[in-house]
Amino acid sequence: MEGKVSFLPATASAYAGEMNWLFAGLIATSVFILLLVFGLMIVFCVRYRKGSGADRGDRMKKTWRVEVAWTAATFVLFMGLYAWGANLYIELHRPPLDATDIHVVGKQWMWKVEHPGGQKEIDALHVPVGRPVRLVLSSEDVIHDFAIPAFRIRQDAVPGRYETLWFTPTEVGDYRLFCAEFCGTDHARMGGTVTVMEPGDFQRWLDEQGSTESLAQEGAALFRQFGCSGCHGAASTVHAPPLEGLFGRPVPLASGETAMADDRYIRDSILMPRAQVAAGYPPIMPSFAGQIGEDELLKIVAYIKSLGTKERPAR
Ligand code: HEC
Ligand SMILES: [Cu+2]
Repeated sequence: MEGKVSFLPATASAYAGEMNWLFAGLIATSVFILLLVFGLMIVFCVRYRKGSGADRGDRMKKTWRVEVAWTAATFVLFMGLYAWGANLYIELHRPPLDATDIHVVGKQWMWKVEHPGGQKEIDALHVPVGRPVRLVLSSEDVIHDFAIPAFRIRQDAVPGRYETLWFTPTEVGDYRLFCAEFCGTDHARMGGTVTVMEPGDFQRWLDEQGSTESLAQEGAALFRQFGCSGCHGAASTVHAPPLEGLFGRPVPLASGETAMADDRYIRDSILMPRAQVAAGYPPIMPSFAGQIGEDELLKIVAYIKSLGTKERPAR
């Protein structure tokens, strides 16, 4: 890239390829409309210039057919572009089931990344080529925006909630990573490098990071430290729901509604227990808002997720 001005950034993910087509489609449509309108303007200017002998009679004759035809044609054309774009946008938020979860926490002014095995990095993201990756984004302070132009992805990291998006890198190499939302003094320096590696190299890189505890193991320790196990543990005398097998299942709520137990639901259960109370249980769980940091939350969520594979005991 150095010293070279290019029209598009590198195309390094499956999604980026599709975005290029959409971009080309938008440009082609705009050029087509531009040429049509300006072409007609020039033709009419020449034909009806002062002193030309063109026929200027019958000016009041209306042809609604032409009117309806061009209105319908442009409507269909632009709705087609809309459907195309919306489809790509929805796809960005529907990760395949085998995607690896990587957590990213935005903070003034850095990106903190945690891999499922507990490996941590700052302002850097290592991913294997050809494998789907799902990012779970959160923020510790203000709104940041995680952007990788070479993958054509960008998503706000909003304090107080999880945002997800996914991608499959297709080209080995280093790419720039940015914060794309003005977030304070050092916003311009909040960025880093995404390194796409061969799966073998990536595995070696993970191993080299030292024997860290996995996110779920660290979460298990926090689960005891914050006293969650006192109510949710098997030996507890408090009437609280067991969390084994919770992840990914529909949960009946006291309000009569049903919620899906995903990252967001578990996070909200910890910070705002009153918002969605599990049916059949007293709303006695205290809120942990302000006590548990984003880093710790995602570990606890990873731990609860890891309980998901076990058989769910009868409630
Ligand atoms: C004082 C006892 C108590 C403590 C301490 C407690 N919980 Fe709870 N928790 C409950 C009860 C009771 C419910 C069910 C009612 C509700 O949804 O609020 C619940 C619900 C939940 C749910 C939703 C479960 C479902 O089936 O929908 C999750 C997840 C959860 N707690 C996680 C935690 C975590 C993590 C901690 C520690 C940070 C924690 N709880 C601490 C009592 C407790
Ligand atoms: Cu930022």
